[in-house]
Amino acid sequence: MKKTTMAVSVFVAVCAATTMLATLDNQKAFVAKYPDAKASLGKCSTCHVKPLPKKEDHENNAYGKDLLAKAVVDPKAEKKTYAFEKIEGLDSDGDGVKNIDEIKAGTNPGDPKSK
Ligand SMILES: [Ca+2]
Repeated sequence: MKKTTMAVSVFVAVCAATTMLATLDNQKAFVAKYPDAKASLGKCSTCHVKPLPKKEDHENNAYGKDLLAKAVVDPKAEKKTYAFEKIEGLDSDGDGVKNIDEIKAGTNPGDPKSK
């Protein structure tokens, strides 16, 4: 592998890792809040449309949008943390099942096809 190709590959890998850090921290916080949901919901797709979101393509699903809009602990903080309980009573994806009930059942609160 040429030096230039190697340098570009390393740069791309570092960028991808950096943009995923927030999501990984959010996953850890989610699993800490809901330890029983770890297997099915401690993933990027709990809050994002794509299972492996990238910086340029990290659209939030309905649950992720509610989390961002209604559950940020301190909007002025550089690193966002979330009060997950603030949106437990909502039905973010509109499938008729409350977020907390989906989390307990292991279904995705941001995907109406999962209930
Ligand atoms: Ca729901």
